[in-house]
Amino acid sequence: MKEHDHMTKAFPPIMTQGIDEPCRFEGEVYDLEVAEGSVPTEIDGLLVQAVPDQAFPPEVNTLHPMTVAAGGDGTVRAFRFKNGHVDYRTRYVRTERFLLERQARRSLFGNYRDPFSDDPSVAGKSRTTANTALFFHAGKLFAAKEDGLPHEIDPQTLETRGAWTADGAVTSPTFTAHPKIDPHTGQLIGFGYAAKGETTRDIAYYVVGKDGKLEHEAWFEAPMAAMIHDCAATPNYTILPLMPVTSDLGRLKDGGPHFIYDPDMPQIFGVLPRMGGVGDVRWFRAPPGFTGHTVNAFEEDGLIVFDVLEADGNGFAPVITDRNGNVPPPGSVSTSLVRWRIDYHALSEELSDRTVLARVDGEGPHIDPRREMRPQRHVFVPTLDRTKLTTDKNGRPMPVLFNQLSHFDLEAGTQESWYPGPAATFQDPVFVLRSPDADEGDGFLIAVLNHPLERRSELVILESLRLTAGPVARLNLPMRMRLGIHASWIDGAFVPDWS
Ligand code: V55
Ligand code: FE
Repeated sequence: MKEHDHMTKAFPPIMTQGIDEPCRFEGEVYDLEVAEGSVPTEIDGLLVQAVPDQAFPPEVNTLHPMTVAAGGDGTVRAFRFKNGHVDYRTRYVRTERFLLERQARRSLFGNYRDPFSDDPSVAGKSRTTANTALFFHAGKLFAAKEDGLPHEIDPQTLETRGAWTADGAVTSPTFTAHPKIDPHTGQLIGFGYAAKGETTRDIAYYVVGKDGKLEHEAWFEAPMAAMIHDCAATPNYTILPLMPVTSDLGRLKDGGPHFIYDPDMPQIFGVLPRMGGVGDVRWFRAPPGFTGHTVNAFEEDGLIVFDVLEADGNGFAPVITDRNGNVPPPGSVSTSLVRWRIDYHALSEELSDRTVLARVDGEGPHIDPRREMRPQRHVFVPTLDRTKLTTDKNGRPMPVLFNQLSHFDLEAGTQESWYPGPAATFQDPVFVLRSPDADEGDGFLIAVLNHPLERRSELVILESLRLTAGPVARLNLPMRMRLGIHASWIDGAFVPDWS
């Protein structure tokens, strides 16, 4: 279609209901209003969150729900905390895809991870939107999505510096949005799956040194073409959990969804030594379960201890269905914090040492970063308390995803939560340490809190070990914050001031 034939029309209703409507906005608000309390002056750093925010209305014939939820162009939402003040900025990641669509003033890329639904003019171009998570390594900030390469972002202007390949050393076209950083060696442990093209079983595994140079690479094949969204690492081992969400090239070519949920698939954890090669990878198996985000991993008594959130059903419902198109009833899937003990040297690859540490009913775990790869006591997660779900005045369920922020103390076996009211829903929080020598978990949780019925958002700050006391500060955001994905915190020592 020629540009003069085309105009940008309104987004379809499925994309504009409630707070998920695209914002399509770039800009800054300098010095946010503190509506309640005060911002603790010891908080110095940058909160960044990856937000899918479709730049142009989709033009595919059949819009897939995963495209709506997770397909949009990546924006970086950033809050700079300094001296009791908070400044806000948001900017699109300049991916190849974003720039091509901007030039055409229309959508050229189609459904979530479906190159067959694209405009022929973009065949072979990078499809990634860098919309899932941000991470900071070797002095650089990256925005990433697992279907492409991370993009380097300027932590002050949020300008995009380009796709990252560790100086050409990373040749996989894909890279995880959830690499792990060893707090002691400074190494980054990452991988790309579908590394020889969408739906392939190939995995490219990488270790990047604290100077940003590639130290190790291994290519191997997973036993199935499945999503590997997250990973975990101990000082000596890396764990790559396959999710029960599988892909198939034939289905994709036939216009089907990239992923379907397979309830019969066993849990499969690939485990290899950090610097291991193709011959060192073991594929441990356990009965079916929906492997979610990893919490942490460490070593104890010669065993790998792997803590992970596990759902008892389709954790991606309703945006990913089973092979018959079915999803479980809303609210019927719960999640738990599960601890696996894995003996890398065991003869058998069947796993049985599984302990449920807590019933969570939430997703997106955070821990004190100093406890990465060592035993952790405190875990912070946005959760859903179903007993607190209510309906609006028309009897419709409130559009609430997570109605609490929760702290799980694994040593005391307790849970403490803050519930902000019936029509409020949390985005992913960050954990901020109070001071470098504070006790484990002692600091703050900071999160965007959405009020969908009012189409309004605020920023809330809580003391991490005193959640029931409520926020120490609430800041007004003069625009609605579309539902984002992962948020991360970068200490102020590593990023410039904005003033
Ligand atoms: C997730 C999100 C994604 C994705 C795969 O939250 C998994 C899970 C925002 O994109 O591509
Ligand atoms: Fe994630």
